[in-house]
Amino acid sequence: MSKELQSDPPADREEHSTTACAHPNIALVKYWGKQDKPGNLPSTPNLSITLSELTTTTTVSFAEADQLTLNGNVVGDTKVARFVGALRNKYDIPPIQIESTNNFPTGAGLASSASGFAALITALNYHCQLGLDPELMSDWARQGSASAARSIYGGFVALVPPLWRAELFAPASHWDLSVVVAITSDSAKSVSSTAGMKLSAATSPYYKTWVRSAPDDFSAAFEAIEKRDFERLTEVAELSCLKMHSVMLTSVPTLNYWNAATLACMDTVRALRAQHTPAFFTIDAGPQVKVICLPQDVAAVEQALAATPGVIRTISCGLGAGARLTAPA
Ligand code: 2P0
Repeated sequence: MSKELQSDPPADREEHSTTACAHPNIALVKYWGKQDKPGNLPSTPNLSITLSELTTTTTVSFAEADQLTLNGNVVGDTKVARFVGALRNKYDIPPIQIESTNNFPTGAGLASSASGFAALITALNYHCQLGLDPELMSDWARQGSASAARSIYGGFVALVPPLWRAELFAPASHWDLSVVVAITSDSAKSVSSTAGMKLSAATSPYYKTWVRSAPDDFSAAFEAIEKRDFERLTEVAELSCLKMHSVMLTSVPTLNYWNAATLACMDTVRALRAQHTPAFFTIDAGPQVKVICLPQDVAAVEQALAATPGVIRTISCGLGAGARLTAPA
């Protein structure tokens, strides 16, 4: 079991590595589109829950040259290279080896970039003594991938103007929610979120309406969470998701992140609700369907999703903690 590192860093860091972990988060009010300004700033306020169970674990150590290993393979990653380059403009960071592993499918709409950049900045902050507080870690994580700003915190998290640093607005203990993820494909997505957002902003006739309506969705979701109003959260979260996918689908060329099983899972969730099991879906830039429900209904939701044609498997989570350092096992 890992424990949080509380002590001062070792004096001779050359010999040591630092490991951090972070969980993906799932937006209930979505981010899709960026402002036309530097800093990777979302065009809409957004709000998420951080998951438990799905984890990115990242180890950094000093090396002869920069190297990134993802799930055991040495890879080149422009976003990571740009991120480390931006940090080096401000901080003295020697060549580093980054070893990152996900215990869930990578690049398939399960927010691996959110947990990835949150874990990376957490490890680098300690290893390179950057002295960042959580707000500044969130600021840096956002520059790597905007959704990563939210994975710095656990529980219910908002990413809002003017600073666009994530804010914890309620801890996981505020409301015991569960998330059942229906995996409908293990393939990586064909269009990255960054490219997709750019396309949507440039071509979807609904993009401006989407941006204009997001603050109201954000306020409604915020209030529903404050009051633990599951029915209201169901309405607003599904609407935010479907509005985002409408913008995606009306981009030119169309951006369709769904498959047949994605649609079938939405029907399964509606059928569960018709049978008085409170549950709602949300879907990101990939074909997986995340179903939010109450802990006592997890077994019923799992069973219904597993029986849905095209579902490969399900993963069930609670709400998780924020990014943190871990000691080697
Ligand atoms: C979200 N997504 O709010 C939305 C919903 C996907 C759909 O944030 O360009 O990987 O790196 O800032 O953070 C995925 O976008 O994009 C995302 P970049 P990111 O969770």
